[in-house]
Order: sequence, then structure tokens, then C-alpha cells
Amino acid sequence: MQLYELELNDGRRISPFVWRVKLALAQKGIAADTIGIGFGDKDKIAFSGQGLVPVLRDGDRVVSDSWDIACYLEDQYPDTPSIFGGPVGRGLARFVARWTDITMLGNLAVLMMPCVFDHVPERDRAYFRQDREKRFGMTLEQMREDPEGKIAAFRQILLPMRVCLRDQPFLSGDAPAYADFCVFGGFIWAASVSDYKLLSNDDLLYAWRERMMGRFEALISASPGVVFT
Ligand SMILES: N[C@@H](CCC(=O)N[C@@H](CS)C(=O)NCC(=O)O)C(=O)O
Repeated sequence: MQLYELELNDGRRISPFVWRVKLALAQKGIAADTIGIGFGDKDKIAFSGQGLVPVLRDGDRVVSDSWDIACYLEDQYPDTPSIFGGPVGRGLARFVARWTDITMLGNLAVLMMPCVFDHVPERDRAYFRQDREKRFGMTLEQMREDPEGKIAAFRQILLPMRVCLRDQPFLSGDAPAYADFCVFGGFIWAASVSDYKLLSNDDLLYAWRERMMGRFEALISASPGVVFT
């Protein structure tokens, strides 16, 4: 099995969508070779018929999009530990995945884009700047403004998860599953490019993140540059 992912300077593997898949593979105990590509290497995943990572190649099967890959792994390898916990869990995990895409990553994006840029190899910098400045309607320099305000707003939107974690150790219940992978993937993305303190030490999410880190330590520590603050 081969998993294509984004690789920036110093071997940093940053994509929050790829991390969901890597955590799912780890939970299932499925080994995959990871292949790092740059923003300018879209030709290397052209076989998938689109231009985004993650892309999974499993023998002659090719699957792209993190949600489709998660479903593929769950359905194709039913004898491995589940990442959804059944059809209802799958439906709720899809909701959390979309919430994470739109609300969590959406709130973090402007704060993180300049940090990502700092780790983009020289050859891809012009593409990244142009694409992200167009997407967000402001320059990378403008995005760098007021990090404290952005972090305060980000902490606010995490409240429902914080309250949920008063009653259970993981977002999915007693053990981590795909909903946890989605949110944790967002934190790994941030931790691999920035040293902003997104969570205070007394935040229940900080303790949850430590628990996630403990469960997936081997995977995370093998990835260069991931430092949680
Ligand atoms: N909906 C997709 C999103 C994938 C995505 O946006 N991947 C980003 C990396 S985080 C990418 O490949 N970006 C390439 C580019 O911006 O050129 C999924 O869940 O897999």
C-alpha cells in the first residue's frame, strides 16, 4: 500500500487530511509506504485523476479524498479495528469531518498559511503565495497580523468539544476513532509548522491531545518537526 502526501522542507508532512488517513491506518494496524510530494509535483499523483493529497494506492485500486479513503479502509479491511464503530458512527464521523474542515480548519487557516509558507521549498513559494492570497483575499503578510486575536477566536469555537470531554476521554467515547483523528489531524498540521500555543495547559482539549499523542506516539515522533505547545 502506498500513501501520497505533502512534504515540505526538513521532511515536514503537514496535510491535516493525510493525517486522518495515517491515524486510521495506524488504528487498523495496516502498513503503508508514504511518498512525500511537493506542491509542484502534481504529475506524481496524476494517476488518481485529481491534484490533491491524500492519494492511496492499494494494489491496483486508487482512492483519493480522505473521507473516501477512510471508508475504503473500513469496508475493505473489515477484520481490522473499526475507525467508525458501525453505520451510525460512520454518519456522525462524517459530520465531525465536515465540521473540522469548515469550522476548525477554516478558523485556523489564516493563522497557519504564513507558517506553512515559511516551510514551503523555494521552488513552490510563488505558487503557494499566489494560490493562497487569491483564496483568502489578502496577502500572507496581512494574514500574519493579530495572531493573539485569531488564537482567542479559535479557542472559542472548540467549546463544544471541551464540554464533551468533561464526560468522556475521547470525542468518540472511551477510545479514539475517526472523529478524534479529524480534529487531532488539525492540531498536528498546526504543530508541524508553527509554535503558536493553540491550547492552554489547563484546557481539557490539551489533556485530550496528550492522550492522542500517547496513543500514536510512534507515528507522530517519526514525523519531523511536530512539536505541540
Ligand atoms: N477534501 C480533500 C481535501 C484534500 C486537500 O485539500 N489536500 C491539500 C493538502 S492539505 C492539497 O493536496 N493541496 C495541494 C495544493 O494546494 O496544491 C480530502 O479530504 O482529502
